[in-house]
Amino acid sequence: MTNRRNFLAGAGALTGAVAAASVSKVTMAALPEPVLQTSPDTMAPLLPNTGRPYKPVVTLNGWTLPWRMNQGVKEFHLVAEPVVREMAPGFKAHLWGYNGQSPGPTIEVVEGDRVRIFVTNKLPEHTSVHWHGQRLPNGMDGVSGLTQPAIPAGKTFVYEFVARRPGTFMYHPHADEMTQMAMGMMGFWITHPKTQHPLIDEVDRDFVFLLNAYDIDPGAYTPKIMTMLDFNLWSWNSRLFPGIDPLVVRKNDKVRIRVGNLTMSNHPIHIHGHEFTVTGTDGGPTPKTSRWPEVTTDVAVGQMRQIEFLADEEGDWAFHCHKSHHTMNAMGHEVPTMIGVDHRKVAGEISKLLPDYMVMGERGMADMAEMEMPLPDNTLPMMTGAGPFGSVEMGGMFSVLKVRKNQKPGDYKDPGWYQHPAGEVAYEWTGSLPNPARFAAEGGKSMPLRNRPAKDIEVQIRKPQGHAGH
Ligand SMILES: [Cu+2]
Repeated sequence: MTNRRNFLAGAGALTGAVAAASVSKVTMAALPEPVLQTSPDTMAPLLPNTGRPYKPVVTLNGWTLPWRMNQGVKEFHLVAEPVVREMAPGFKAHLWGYNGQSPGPTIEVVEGDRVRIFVTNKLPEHTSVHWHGQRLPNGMDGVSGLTQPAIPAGKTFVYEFVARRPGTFMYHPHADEMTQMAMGMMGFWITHPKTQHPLIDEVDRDFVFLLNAYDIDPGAYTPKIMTMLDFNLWSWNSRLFPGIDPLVVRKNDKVRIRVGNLTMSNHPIHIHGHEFTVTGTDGGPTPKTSRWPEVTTDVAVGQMRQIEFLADEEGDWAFHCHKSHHTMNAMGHEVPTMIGVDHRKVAGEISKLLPDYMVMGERGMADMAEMEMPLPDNTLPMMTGAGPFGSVEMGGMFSVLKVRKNQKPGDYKDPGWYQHPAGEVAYEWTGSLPNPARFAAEGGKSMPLRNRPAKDIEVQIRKPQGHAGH
């Protein structure tokens, strides 16, 4: 994680970041220079140095877009463009996004801010930006054809509105939506409360990420945009485990995590070792009387769920989508179930013809995590992730909540693996194993049959007759 300090220090002043070369000098006088980011690292929170104060969020494997103040208006510049996203070390995807990344940068403002967003379209087709969940003038809602003409390729449009209510929102195109969202165009928007809000607690750490899904064939770079349900890559902020950074917190931190879903299916997000409450949706903070403890919350399509908990248990806690197929990386779905099939003999025969042939799945699929089968270039193993005790056998929507006593306030650096106190790790039993006693009372049957005449339970078996062609 690198420290990010290249935000605007006032009108026009820009340090460190890369400016887009194609914006002309004349336009530059009026437009805020676009800030681009190509590193997939989690950037340190962007502390506001102009405008109203607020406590910034941390975007998992992402960043917050710098702004400039222009006569009291907060100005941002989004550039819609093709990007190369490293979805995990060893796997890059050709996506569409904003300002060098997919998803785009998080936009953070404060309740009551007047916001002006310049959107430059560098895509090969028109686009628009819809500000999901916001109260705004109808013509700023970003629905191409309905509330505005689409932004043609090469043009810049301006959106302007007041961030009226505090909360967590998303942004995404509302023009050729199926293509553009399948290609990764989306981002997060946080409106912080202006003053202490009765339903919005102060927290020590505030993480945000978007759920996204792609269909990219092993060895390929570009998502198949026509896929409706059968995606093969399930990502958080267009990153796949083991490429998703851990959520690092200090013991007894109050933690908030905001998760937005712009995929085509729901994701039950599950935490280990703690209980949380859902404190907000994209509709705003939830009333306190409506909150109850959970360890999993379903985030449906087009929804945002904001969860909060006290991180009071030290350790490396799994945090993941509970759909087990969403914690896997790319695989073929036509793989037959081979559990229980003994193919030692046939494997020997096939390997005479195909030296790379490997048998998969006869004892379950865990072998997949450790085998060294040759994969096409630019392909992640289906399940992987080296942990302190072996392979984690995960992929996709999986990360680790790391709770540490000695983590410094505001320090997001990965502290390494948790050092378990002596005697607190599951261990192998090496004593004798008595036979299971559970059936003894029933004479070997857990649910004995009622005493019935034999004819009632006789099974009639007839051989098929007259089947031609067998
Ligand atoms: Cu899921």
